[in-house]
This record gives sequence, structure tokens and C-alpha cells, in this order.
Amino acid sequence: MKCNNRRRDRPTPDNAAYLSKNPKRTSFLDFSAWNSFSSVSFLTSQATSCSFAEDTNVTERILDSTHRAIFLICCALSAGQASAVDDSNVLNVYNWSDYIGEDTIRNFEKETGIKVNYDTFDTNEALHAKLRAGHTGYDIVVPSVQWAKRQIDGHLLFKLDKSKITTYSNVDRWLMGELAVAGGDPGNDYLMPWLWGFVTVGMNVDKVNAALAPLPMPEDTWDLLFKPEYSSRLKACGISVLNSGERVFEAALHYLGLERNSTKRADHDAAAALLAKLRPNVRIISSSGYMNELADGSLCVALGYSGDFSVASARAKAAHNAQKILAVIPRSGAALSFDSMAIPADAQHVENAYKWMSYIYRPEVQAGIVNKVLYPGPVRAADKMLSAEVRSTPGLFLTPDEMARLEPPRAVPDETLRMRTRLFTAFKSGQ
Ligand code: N2P
Repeated sequence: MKCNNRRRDRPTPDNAAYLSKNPKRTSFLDFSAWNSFSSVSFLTSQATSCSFAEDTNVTERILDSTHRAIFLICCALSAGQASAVDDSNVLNVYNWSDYIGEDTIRNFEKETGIKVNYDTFDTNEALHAKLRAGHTGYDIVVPSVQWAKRQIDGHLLFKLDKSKITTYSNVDRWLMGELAVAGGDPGNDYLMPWLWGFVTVGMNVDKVNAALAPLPMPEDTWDLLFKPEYSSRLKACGISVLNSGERVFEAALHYLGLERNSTKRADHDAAAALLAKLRPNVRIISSSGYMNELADGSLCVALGYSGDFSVASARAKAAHNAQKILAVIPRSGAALSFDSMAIPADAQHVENAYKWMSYIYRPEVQAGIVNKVLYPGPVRAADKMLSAEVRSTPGLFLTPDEMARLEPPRAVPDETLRMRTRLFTAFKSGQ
């Protein structure tokens, strides 16, 4: 039996106002999905859910008085809590895995008394599907900006009252400009920055050199993935690619000299043909596992995110295991990736989300995040608070020449996204 009162609670005044203006979105009062105990009608008026799903057969035969008593106590307690708990003391956050400081959450909780429920994902596709399904229960989400654009267009995000972000002026103007364009948020009304980086090829240098010999390292590191003469040699020591049709197809299109945000079927067919040659040499399709596997030497090359490679390198150094992890910006360039913070349109703890945002842009809080995850952040005043070792991380402070080789993200239409998803499914299954 499950009782759950965590995510279905009273709307804040902001949310109530939002719902009244957006009748198409279902409010928390829509109980249609809560069918588990419709026969216990008096309980359905409570903002809580209990389920006997696992017990169906048992309940049919032996809904004895003890069992029934437990059920009623559980639901009564839960319902009691729903009305007694102060909702304002909760914040439900959904962020990428390995993307926050060591003490970020703990310090926020200590300082504000707000309890943070923190869940993680590792692809935009997963977050987007949740937002589209609605009722995520989350108050803060972290979509990459080109996905956030779709979410703004689909009325899935809450329009921010910037005056409630007390540290707004600490935020890098350049980054806000990038969010405005790539996120389709010209007034910076919906998106605030989280961290940013780029999508590239990372490698365990010594292992790659050994596997390629007598071939030298190619000048353009994309060749490691897309030239079969390299990828076939790297197969045995392990190649991994992101579990994202968007990222994998963007990389292949770029390698072919085509637009990363191409919408053309013919371009995608060409990319799919290139990827089909890579597929037999790929061991792992994952958006998070590659960090540890590169660090412990069980993987040679990965298509992944810049900061994750920096973390892999730091982990290898900390383990003194002699694995050298490197991720450069390939000679022919790579794609920038900006992640934003946003509040889902049906969030129930909007005031707490503002408190979180205000806290996140404090320089010392930023330094705690960047010191741990090794991605560039949005608060320049935090730079001098980073440790000397972190400051020297490749990819953290990019030179103008490096920036010139990075292309900003652009959203593709849903139809193109669906085409990529279909082709990527075929790639994964090796068809
Ligand atoms: C964190 C990966 C997040 C970067 N581990 C991708 N947006």
C-alpha cells in the first residue's frame, strides 16, 4: 500500500492565478488520474492519494478489519498532513545528474528552513516528456535552452517576476542574451541560466594512442567517432555516445559539413548512414555513465558534455590511477550547450522557487557549484572564489579563439525532432 501526499498540494496564490488564466491546463483539483480508491469516496476530497494497487487480490478475499484499519489510518494521517503541512517549506527540484555543489542543497535548507526534494534526469528528452505530460510536481526544472523554447511555446513554463530574484543583477548579461535568442525568450521572461558548456569528444589519451597505433591522433577529434578506420580500432577499448537523438544527430550533421539544425530529410539520411558505420563500434549509449568509465579506464572515447569530461579527469587524478582524460574543442568546432532554470507553469511552490533562484546566484553559492561540477556558471563575481586548480580546468574559461569554434544551439521544429527520434531509435537498435 502506498500513501502519497508529497506532490499534490495547495496551489500558491501565483499558481492559483495562473490556473484561472489558463483554464486549459488541469489544476491540482483534477482527480481523474487518481482512480486507485474511488470507492472510498469521502477520501477523494482530500489532497492526498493512497493506493492498494499491489493488494488487489488480497483485498478482494480478505479485507479484514485489521487491513482496513491500517488503510484508513494511513489515509487519515496523510490527509491530516496535507492540510497541516506548511507547503511553503518545500521545494521540488528536477536537475541533471552530477550538476550541483556538494553543500548547495544542505546550505539552502539550513538557511531557509525549506525542505528540498531533489530528483535527477540525464536527457532533455526525459525532462521534456515529463513537462508535456503535466503534473510533474516540480518547482524548478533545468532544460537546455533550445528545449526550453519548445516549453515556452507550449505554455509549460511560468512567466517570472524578476523583481523576486533578489540577486538578478549578479547574472552575466552575455548569458542572458544567449538565453534570449536560443531559448526564444527575448524579454528574459521565462528562463534564468544554470550552467553552460559544449558537446564534444572526450578521451582517455593514453588508451586512445595505444589503440590507434601506428595511426597518430587525428587532427580533428571528431574523426575518432566518425572515421571507421579510427572507431574500429577504438571499439575494443570502448566508445560511448550520448543517449540523445538530438546530440548524436547534431554531431553527425556537423561532421558532414551540414547545418546542425538542418530540417532536411536528405541531410538526416546522410547523417544516419554515417552513424550506421559507427554503431557496430559503440559499446555504450548513455548520458551519464561515461564519466566514471573514462576515469577508471574502462572506456576510451565518448561523445559527451565538456564539464563531465573535466569531472572524469578530476576523478582520475583523485584516484591516482594514471588515467589522463582530455576533451578538446575539435578543430572543426563543436556545439555550445546552455542550461536554464525555469519554473513549470503548474508549480506549487513558486515563492520558494524564487528564493532558490536568489540563493543560487550568490557568488559563494555559485563557486560551490562550479568548484564541484566544473562547468562555467552565470555569476562572474564567483570566478575569483574558485580554487586555483579549478580555475585552470580546460574548457572552463574559454579563449576568444575557442569561443569562435563553438556554435550556439538552435531549436529545430517538433517534426524534425520526431524524425531524429525515429532515426535514433533505429541507430540504437543497430538497424
Ligand atoms: C551534467 C550534464 C549536464 C550537461 N552531468 C548537459 N546539459
